[in-house]
Amino acid sequence: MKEAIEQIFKELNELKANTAKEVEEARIRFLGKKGEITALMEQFRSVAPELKREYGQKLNELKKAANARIEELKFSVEENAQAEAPKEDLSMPGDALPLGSRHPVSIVRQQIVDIFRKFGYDVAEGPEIEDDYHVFEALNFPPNHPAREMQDTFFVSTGHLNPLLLRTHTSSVQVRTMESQPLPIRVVCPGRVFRNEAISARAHCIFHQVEGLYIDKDVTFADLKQAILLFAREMFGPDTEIRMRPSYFPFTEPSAEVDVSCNICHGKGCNICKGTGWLEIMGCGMVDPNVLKASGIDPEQYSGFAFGMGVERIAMLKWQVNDLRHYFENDMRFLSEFATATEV
Ligand code: 2U9
Repeated sequence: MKEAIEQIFKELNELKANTAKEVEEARIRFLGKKGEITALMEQFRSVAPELKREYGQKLNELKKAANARIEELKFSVEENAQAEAPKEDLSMPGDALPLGSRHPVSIVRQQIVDIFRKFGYDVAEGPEIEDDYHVFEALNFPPNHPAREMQDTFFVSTGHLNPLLLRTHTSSVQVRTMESQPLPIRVVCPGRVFRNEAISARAHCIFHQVEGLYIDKDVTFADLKQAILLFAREMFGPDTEIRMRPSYFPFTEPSAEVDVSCNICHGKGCNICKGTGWLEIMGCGMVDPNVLKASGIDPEQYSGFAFGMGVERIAMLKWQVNDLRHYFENDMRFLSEFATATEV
Protein backbone atom coordinates (compact mmCIF):
# COMPACT_ATOMS: atom_id res chain seq x y z
CA MET A 1 0.00 0.00 0.00
CA LYS A 2 2.90 2.29 0.80
CA GLU A 3 4.25 1.88 -2.73
CA ALA A 4 0.82 2.48 -4.21
CA ILE A 5 0.51 5.77 -2.27
CA GLU A 6 3.99 6.90 -3.37
CA GLN A 7 3.16 5.96 -6.95
CA ILE A 8 -0.03 8.08 -6.95
CA PHE A 9 1.83 11.06 -5.43
CA LYS A 10 4.27 10.80 -8.32
CA GLU A 11 1.52 10.56 -10.91
CA LEU A 12 -0.27 13.56 -9.41
CA ASN A 13 2.93 15.61 -9.73
CA GLU A 14 3.27 14.70 -13.38
CA LEU A 15 -0.44 15.06 -14.12
CA LYS A 16 -1.32 17.35 -17.05
CA ALA A 17 -4.63 18.49 -18.54
CA ASN A 18 -5.40 20.83 -21.43
CA THR A 19 -9.16 20.87 -21.33
CA ALA A 20 -11.92 20.89 -18.73
CA LYS A 21 -12.83 17.39 -19.94
CA GLU A 22 -9.33 16.11 -19.19
CA VAL A 23 -9.44 17.64 -15.72
CA GLU A 24 -12.73 15.91 -15.02
CA GLU A 25 -11.35 12.59 -16.31
CA ALA A 26 -8.35 12.96 -13.95
CA ARG A 27 -10.67 13.68 -11.03
CA ILE A 28 -12.70 10.56 -11.76
CA ARG A 29 -9.51 8.50 -12.17
CA PHE A 30 -8.20 9.40 -8.71
CA LEU A 31 -11.17 10.52 -6.64
CA GLY A 32 -14.24 9.07 -8.38
CA LYS A 33 -16.31 6.25 -6.81
CA LYS A 34 -14.13 3.70 -8.52
CA GLY A 35 -11.03 5.91 -8.43
CA GLU A 36 -7.54 4.84 -7.42
CA ILE A 37 -7.50 6.79 -4.13
CA THR A 38 -11.02 5.63 -3.28
CA ALA A 39 -9.84 2.05 -3.82
CA LEU A 40 -6.90 2.61 -1.44
CA MET A 41 -9.35 3.92 1.17
CA GLU A 42 -11.25 0.61 0.87
CA GLN A 43 -8.04 -1.36 1.27
CA PHE A 44 -7.15 0.71 4.33
CA ARG A 45 -9.89 -1.08 6.30
CA SER A 46 -7.92 -4.31 6.20
CA VAL A 47 -4.53 -2.80 7.12
CA ALA A 48 -2.88 -4.25 10.27
CA PRO A 49 -3.78 -2.13 13.34
CA GLU A 50 -0.14 -1.14 14.09
CA LEU A 51 0.13 0.38 10.55
CA LYS A 52 -3.24 2.16 10.59
CA ARG A 53 -1.95 5.43 12.00
CA GLU A 54 0.93 5.82 9.54
CA TYR A 55 -1.10 4.78 6.49
CA GLY A 56 -4.14 6.76 7.57
CA GLN A 57 -2.06 9.93 7.69
CA LYS A 58 -0.45 9.24 4.34
CA LEU A 59 -3.80 8.49 2.71
CA ASN A 60 -5.30 11.73 4.01
CA GLU A 61 -2.33 13.69 2.68
CA LEU A 62 -2.73 11.95 -0.66
CA LYS A 63 -6.42 12.82 -0.89
CA LYS A 64 -5.73 16.46 -0.04
CA ALA A 65 -2.91 16.63 -2.59
CA ALA A 66 -5.18 15.11 -5.27
CA ASN A 67 -7.94 17.64 -4.60
CA ALA A 68 -5.45 20.53 -4.66
CA ARG A 69 -3.87 19.30 -7.92
CA ILE A 70 -7.27 18.97 -9.63
CA GLU A 71 -8.26 22.50 -8.54
CA GLU A 72 -4.91 23.82 -9.79
CA LEU A 73 -5.43 22.21 -13.20
CA LYS A 74 -9.01 23.46 -13.40
CA PHE A 75 -7.82 27.03 -12.75
CA SER A 76 -5.03 26.91 -15.33
CA VAL A 77 -7.36 25.40 -17.99
CA GLU A 78 -9.88 28.25 -17.41
CA GLU A 79 -7.12 30.85 -17.59
CA ASN A 80 -5.82 29.43 -20.87
CA ALA A 81 -9.34 29.37 -22.32
CA GLN A 82 -9.79 33.04 -21.48
CA ALA A 83 -6.41 33.99 -22.94
CA GLU A 84 -7.28 32.19 -26.16
CA ALA A 85 -10.79 33.70 -26.49
CA PRO A 86 -11.03 36.27 -29.32
CA LYS A 87 -10.11 39.72 -28.02
CA GLU A 88 -12.68 42.58 -28.06
CA ASP A 89 -12.27 44.70 -31.19
CA LEU A 90 -11.86 48.14 -29.67
CA SER A 91 -12.05 49.78 -33.08
CA MET A 92 -15.70 48.66 -33.51
CA PRO A 93 -18.24 51.54 -33.36
CA GLY A 94 -20.27 51.61 -30.12
CA ASP A 95 -23.95 50.68 -29.96
CA ALA A 96 -26.03 53.76 -30.71
CA LEU A 97 -28.15 54.83 -27.72
CA PRO A 98 -31.62 55.81 -28.95
CA LEU A 99 -32.04 59.52 -28.24
CA GLY A 100 -35.29 60.68 -26.67
CA SER A 101 -37.07 63.76 -27.97
CA ARG A 102 -39.56 66.28 -26.64
CA HIS A 103 -43.22 65.37 -26.52
CA PRO A 104 -45.23 66.99 -29.36
CA VAL A 105 -47.50 68.73 -26.82
CA SER A 106 -44.42 70.23 -25.12
CA ILE A 107 -43.05 71.34 -28.49
CA VAL A 108 -46.27 73.16 -29.44
CA ARG A 109 -46.77 74.67 -25.96
CA GLN A 110 -43.23 76.07 -26.19
CA GLN A 111 -43.85 77.41 -29.69
CA ILE A 112 -47.02 79.21 -28.56
CA VAL A 113 -45.28 80.66 -25.50
CA ASP A 114 -42.24 81.73 -27.56
CA ILE A 115 -44.45 83.63 -30.04
CA PHE A 116 -46.12 85.61 -27.24
CA ARG A 117 -42.78 86.21 -25.50
CA LYS A 118 -41.59 87.78 -28.75
CA PHE A 119 -44.65 90.08 -28.52
CA GLY A 120 -43.51 91.15 -25.04
CA TYR A 121 -45.67 88.86 -22.86
CA ASP A 122 -44.41 87.46 -19.56
CA VAL A 123 -45.00 83.80 -18.66
CA ALA A 124 -46.77 82.83 -15.41
CA GLU A 125 -47.61 79.47 -13.89
CA GLY A 126 -49.83 78.57 -10.94
CA PRO A 127 -51.18 75.63 -8.91
CA GLU A 128 -53.10 72.77 -10.54
CA ILE A 129 -55.11 72.28 -7.34
CA GLU A 130 -57.00 75.54 -7.00
CA ASP A 131 -59.87 76.97 -5.00
CA ASP A 132 -63.35 77.77 -6.25
CA TYR A 133 -62.67 81.49 -5.90
CA HIS A 134 -59.76 81.63 -8.40
CA VAL A 135 -61.30 79.20 -10.92
CA PHE A 136 -64.96 80.36 -10.86
CA GLU A 137 -65.91 83.16 -8.46
CA ALA A 138 -63.36 85.77 -9.57
CA LEU A 139 -64.10 84.92 -13.22
CA ASN A 140 -67.76 85.91 -13.02
CA PHE A 141 -69.21 82.38 -13.04
CA PRO A 142 -72.68 82.54 -11.48
CA PRO A 143 -73.17 80.30 -8.39
CA ASN A 144 -75.29 77.77 -10.32
CA HIS A 145 -73.11 77.56 -13.44
CA PRO A 146 -72.88 73.95 -14.76
CA ALA A 147 -69.05 74.04 -14.81
CA ARG A 148 -69.23 74.14 -11.00
CA GLU A 149 -71.01 70.75 -10.90
CA MET A 150 -69.36 67.45 -10.02
CA GLN A 151 -70.14 66.21 -13.56
CA ASP A 152 -67.74 68.75 -15.04
CA THR A 153 -65.13 69.45 -12.38
CA PHE A 154 -62.95 67.19 -10.21
CA PHE A 155 -63.35 68.35 -6.60
CA VAL A 156 -60.60 67.70 -4.04
CA SER A 157 -62.64 68.91 -1.08
CA THR A 158 -66.26 70.01 -0.83
CA GLY A 159 -68.67 71.06 1.88
CA HIS A 160 -67.37 74.56 2.50
CA LEU A 161 -67.61 77.95 0.82
CA ASN A 162 -64.36 77.79 -1.14
CA PRO A 163 -63.84 74.13 -2.11
CA LEU A 164 -60.55 72.86 -3.55
CA LEU A 165 -60.66 71.47 -7.09
CA LEU A 166 -58.48 70.59 -10.08
CA ARG A 167 -58.44 73.73 -12.21
CA THR A 168 -60.61 73.50 -15.31
CA HIS A 169 -58.69 76.28 -17.08
CA THR A 170 -55.51 78.25 -16.44
CA SER A 171 -57.50 81.49 -16.08
CA SER A 172 -56.94 81.14 -12.31
CA VAL A 173 -53.27 81.96 -12.97
CA GLN A 174 -54.26 85.24 -14.67
CA VAL A 175 -56.49 86.04 -11.66
CA ARG A 176 -53.50 85.50 -9.36
CA THR A 177 -51.37 87.68 -11.67
CA MET A 178 -53.97 90.48 -11.48
CA GLU A 179 -53.97 90.19 -7.69
CA SER A 180 -50.20 90.36 -7.30
CA GLN A 181 -48.68 92.27 -10.26
CA PRO A 182 -48.72 95.98 -11.07
CA LEU A 183 -50.48 97.21 -14.21
CA PRO A 184 -50.10 97.03 -17.14
CA ILE A 185 -50.25 93.22 -17.38
CA ARG A 186 -49.20 91.21 -20.40
CA VAL A 187 -48.97 87.53 -19.56
CA VAL A 188 -49.39 84.04 -21.02
CA CYS A 189 -50.18 81.09 -18.77
CA PRO A 190 -49.38 77.58 -20.04
CA GLY A 191 -50.49 74.58 -17.98
CA ARG A 192 -52.41 71.38 -17.44
CA VAL A 193 -56.14 71.51 -16.85
CA PHE A 194 -58.68 68.90 -15.76
CA ARG A 195 -62.30 68.35 -16.76
CA ASN A 196 -64.64 65.49 -15.95
CA GLU A 197 -65.03 64.41 -19.58
CA ALA A 198 -65.36 61.01 -21.20
CA ILE A 199 -62.18 60.27 -23.18
CA SER A 200 -62.69 60.28 -26.95
CA ALA A 201 -60.88 61.25 -30.17
CA ARG A 202 -61.78 64.90 -29.50
CA ALA A 203 -61.83 65.21 -25.69
CA HIS A 204 -59.73 64.14 -22.71
CA CYS A 205 -60.09 64.67 -18.97
CA ILE A 206 -56.56 66.13 -18.83
CA PHE A 207 -55.26 68.53 -21.45
CA HIS A 208 -53.05 71.59 -21.82
CA GLN A 209 -53.96 75.20 -22.37
CA VAL A 210 -52.18 78.42 -23.07
CA GLU A 211 -54.21 81.43 -22.02
CA GLY A 212 -53.25 85.07 -22.35
CA LEU A 213 -54.23 88.34 -20.74
CA TYR A 214 -53.42 91.92 -21.63
CA ILE A 215 -54.65 94.77 -19.40
CA ASP A 216 -53.74 98.41 -19.89
CA LYS A 217 -55.40 101.76 -20.50
CA ASP A 218 -57.33 101.92 -23.81
CA VAL A 219 -56.97 98.26 -24.83
CA THR A 220 -59.56 97.59 -27.55
CA PHE A 221 -61.03 94.71 -29.52
CA ALA A 222 -58.90 95.91 -32.48
CA ASP A 223 -55.77 95.23 -30.37
CA LEU A 224 -57.09 91.74 -29.61
CA LYS A 225 -57.75 91.05 -33.28
CA GLN A 226 -54.27 92.20 -34.30
CA ALA A 227 -52.55 90.16 -31.58
CA ILE A 228 -54.44 87.02 -32.64
CA LEU A 229 -53.75 87.62 -36.36
CA LEU A 230 -50.01 88.01 -35.70
CA PHE A 231 -50.01 84.89 -33.52
CA ALA A 232 -51.87 82.85 -36.18
CA ARG A 233 -49.42 83.91 -38.89
CA GLU A 234 -46.41 83.00 -36.73
CA MET A 235 -47.94 79.65 -35.85
CA PHE A 236 -49.55 78.53 -39.11
CA GLY A 237 -47.67 80.52 -41.76
CA PRO A 238 -47.60 84.09 -43.15
CA ASP A 239 -50.57 83.60 -45.52
CA THR A 240 -52.93 82.61 -42.69
CA GLU A 241 -56.19 84.58 -42.37
CA ILE A 242 -58.41 84.67 -39.29
CA ARG A 243 -62.12 85.16 -38.73
CA MET A 244 -64.04 85.70 -35.51
CA ARG A 245 -67.48 84.39 -34.64
CA PRO A 246 -69.50 85.77 -31.72
CA SER A 247 -69.51 83.50 -28.67
CA TYR A 248 -70.14 83.58 -24.93
CA PHE A 249 -67.88 83.08 -21.89
CA PRO A 250 -68.68 84.29 -18.35
CA PHE A 251 -65.29 86.06 -18.09
CA THR A 252 -65.27 88.03 -21.39
CA GLU A 253 -67.73 90.43 -23.04
CA PRO A 254 -67.89 90.54 -25.99
CA SER A 255 -66.53 87.07 -26.68
CA ALA A 256 -65.51 85.32 -29.88
CA GLU A 257 -64.30 82.01 -31.30
CA VAL A 258 -61.33 82.33 -33.63
CA ASP A 259 -60.89 80.33 -36.84
CA VAL A 260 -57.80 80.25 -39.06
CA SER A 261 -57.89 79.59 -42.79
CA CYS A 262 -57.24 75.90 -43.42
CA ASN A 263 -53.51 75.47 -44.05
CA ILE A 264 -54.14 72.15 -45.85
CA CYS A 265 -56.54 73.18 -48.62
CA HIS A 266 -56.02 76.98 -48.37
CA GLY A 267 -59.73 77.63 -48.18
CA LYS A 268 -60.84 75.27 -50.95
CA GLY A 269 -62.39 72.82 -48.47
CA CYS A 270 -60.95 69.44 -47.39
CA ASN A 271 -61.78 66.74 -44.83
CA ILE A 272 -59.58 68.38 -42.16
CA CYS A 273 -61.69 71.58 -42.26
CA LYS A 274 -64.80 69.56 -43.14
CA GLY A 275 -65.19 71.48 -46.36
CA THR A 276 -65.50 74.89 -44.67
CA GLY A 277 -61.99 76.23 -45.35
CA TRP A 278 -61.72 77.25 -41.66
CA LEU A 279 -60.33 75.61 -38.48
CA GLU A 280 -61.28 76.68 -34.96
CA ILE A 281 -58.17 77.42 -32.87
CA MET A 282 -59.19 79.41 -29.78
CA GLY A 283 -61.64 81.55 -27.88
CA CYS A 284 -61.12 85.16 -26.85
CA GLY A 285 -62.80 88.36 -25.76
CA MET A 286 -62.61 91.63 -23.83
CA VAL A 287 -62.21 90.97 -20.10
CA ASP A 288 -65.60 91.38 -18.40
CA PRO A 289 -65.66 94.50 -16.14
CA ASN A 290 -66.83 92.25 -13.25
CA VAL A 291 -63.61 90.22 -13.60
CA LEU A 292 -61.45 93.34 -13.43
CA LYS A 293 -63.41 94.62 -10.42
CA ALA A 294 -63.11 91.30 -8.53
CA SER A 295 -59.32 91.62 -8.63
CA GLY A 296 -59.32 95.30 -7.64
CA ILE A 297 -58.82 96.83 -11.10
CA ASP A 298 -61.00 99.84 -12.01
CA PRO A 299 -62.83 99.02 -15.28
CA GLU A 300 -63.40 102.76 -15.83
CA GLN A 301 -59.64 103.27 -16.15
CA TYR A 302 -58.44 99.98 -17.53
CA SER A 303 -59.59 97.49 -20.13
CA GLY A 304 -58.14 94.23 -21.36
CA PHE A 305 -58.41 91.29 -23.67
CA ALA A 306 -57.95 87.60 -23.00
CA PHE A 307 -57.70 84.45 -25.07
CA GLY A 308 -57.41 80.75 -24.46
CA MET A 309 -56.44 77.74 -26.57
CA GLY A 310 -56.04 74.00 -26.14
CA VAL A 311 -52.46 72.94 -26.90
CA GLU A 312 -53.44 69.44 -28.08
CA ARG A 313 -55.94 70.96 -30.49
CA ILE A 314 -53.32 73.29 -31.99
CA ALA A 315 -50.91 70.32 -32.24
CA MET A 316 -53.61 68.22 -33.97
CA LEU A 317 -54.18 70.96 -36.54
CA LYS A 318 -50.50 71.61 -37.06
CA TRP A 319 -49.63 67.95 -37.68
CA GLN A 320 -53.00 66.68 -38.94
CA VAL A 321 -53.41 64.20 -36.10
CA ASN A 322 -57.00 62.99 -36.09
CA ASP A 323 -57.21 61.47 -32.61
CA LEU A 324 -56.37 63.37 -29.41
CA ARG A 325 -55.62 60.08 -27.59
CA HIS A 326 -52.35 59.67 -29.54
CA TYR A 327 -50.93 62.50 -27.41
CA PHE A 328 -51.56 60.59 -24.17
CA GLU A 329 -50.71 57.01 -25.11
CA ASN A 330 -46.99 57.66 -25.62
CA ASP A 331 -46.57 55.01 -28.30
CA MET A 332 -42.94 55.32 -29.42
CA ARG A 333 -43.94 54.96 -33.10
CA PHE A 334 -46.04 58.12 -32.74
CA LEU A 335 -43.64 60.09 -30.52
CA SER A 336 -40.58 59.42 -32.69
CA GLU A 337 -42.30 61.20 -35.62
CA PHE A 338 -41.70 64.47 -33.76
CA ALA A 339 -38.01 63.89 -33.01
CA THR A 340 -36.93 66.75 -35.28
CA ALA A 341 -40.04 68.98 -35.08
CA THR A 342 -38.69 71.80 -32.96
CA GLU A 343 -39.11 74.81 -35.22
CA VAL A 344 -42.21 76.94 -35.68
C1 2U9 B 1 -59.10 86.27 -17.09
C2 2U9 B 1 -60.03 86.84 -17.91
C3 2U9 B 1 -60.41 86.21 -19.08
C4 2U9 B 1 -59.53 83.37 -21.16
C5 2U9 B 1 -60.30 82.88 -22.32
C6 2U9 B 1 -61.21 81.50 -23.78
C7 2U9 B 1 -61.75 82.67 -24.19
C8 2U9 B 1 -61.49 80.20 -24.43
C9 2U9 B 1 -61.11 77.85 -24.42
C10 2U9 B 1 -60.37 77.50 -25.66
C11 2U9 B 1 -60.35 76.02 -25.82
C12 2U9 B 1 -60.70 76.86 -23.41
O1 2U9 B 1 -59.01 74.99 -23.95
S1 2U9 B 1 -60.29 75.38 -24.25
O2 2U9 B 1 -61.35 74.47 -24.03
N1 2U9 B 1 -60.85 79.18 -23.93
O3 2U9 B 1 -62.28 80.10 -25.32
N2 2U9 B 1 -60.39 81.63 -22.71
S2 2U9 B 1 -61.20 83.91 -23.25
O4 2U9 B 1 -60.21 84.45 -20.59
C13 2U9 B 1 -59.82 85.02 -19.44
C14 2U9 B 1 -58.89 84.46 -18.63
C15 2U9 B 1 -58.51 85.08 -17.46
C16 2U9 B 1 -58.68 86.91 -15.82
